[in-house]
Amino acid sequence: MTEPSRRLFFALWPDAPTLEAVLAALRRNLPRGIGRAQRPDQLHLTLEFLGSVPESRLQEVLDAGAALSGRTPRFEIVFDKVEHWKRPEVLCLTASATPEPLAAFVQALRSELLARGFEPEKRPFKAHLTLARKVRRPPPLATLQPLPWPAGEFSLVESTTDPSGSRYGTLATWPLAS
Ligand code: 2AM
Repeated sequence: MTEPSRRLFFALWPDAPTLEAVLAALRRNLPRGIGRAQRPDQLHLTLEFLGSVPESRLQEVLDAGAALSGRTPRFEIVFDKVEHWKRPEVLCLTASATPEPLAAFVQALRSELLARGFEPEKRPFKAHLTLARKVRRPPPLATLQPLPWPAGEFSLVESTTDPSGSRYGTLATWPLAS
């Protein structure tokens, strides 16, 4: 029998004021009805996508997250552009600059996963917030007022699918250093 697996990724969830600010900016700047919009309550920033992980290895992933609990200083990402990425057909918010602590944090996460026998992403990390999928052509894009996203914690998230699309549920959350 094949072992059950879980589709996992590490992510940042916005706090309530940040989510409000992002949604307000989207209402002002984005044309309606493009592609399949990310549900507002599911807007997140992926730090590291693991994909399908056998159920029996979930604890190792949790251990990788726990190993970084409270170790990285808090940081703030400033989203300042809306970009259309042609190949994945997504529309996303991006940041011109990746804060050093964020880059270091993603590197540390990858090292913890590698040390436990996972195969982390090798491509450089690019902070982005997917707003809509299945966007084939770039819509007219207005310039964006810089949107600060303060990060004080990180989460392990599970992606499940139902007829209306992907659902993201938090399995565990750890703090960054205060
Ligand atoms: P995205 O916003 O860049 O598409 C759950 O699927 C999350 O993991 C998505 O938000 C997605 O980020 C991210 N992810 C990264 N690599 C992925 C991949 N190869 N397949 C599916 N999702 C991926």
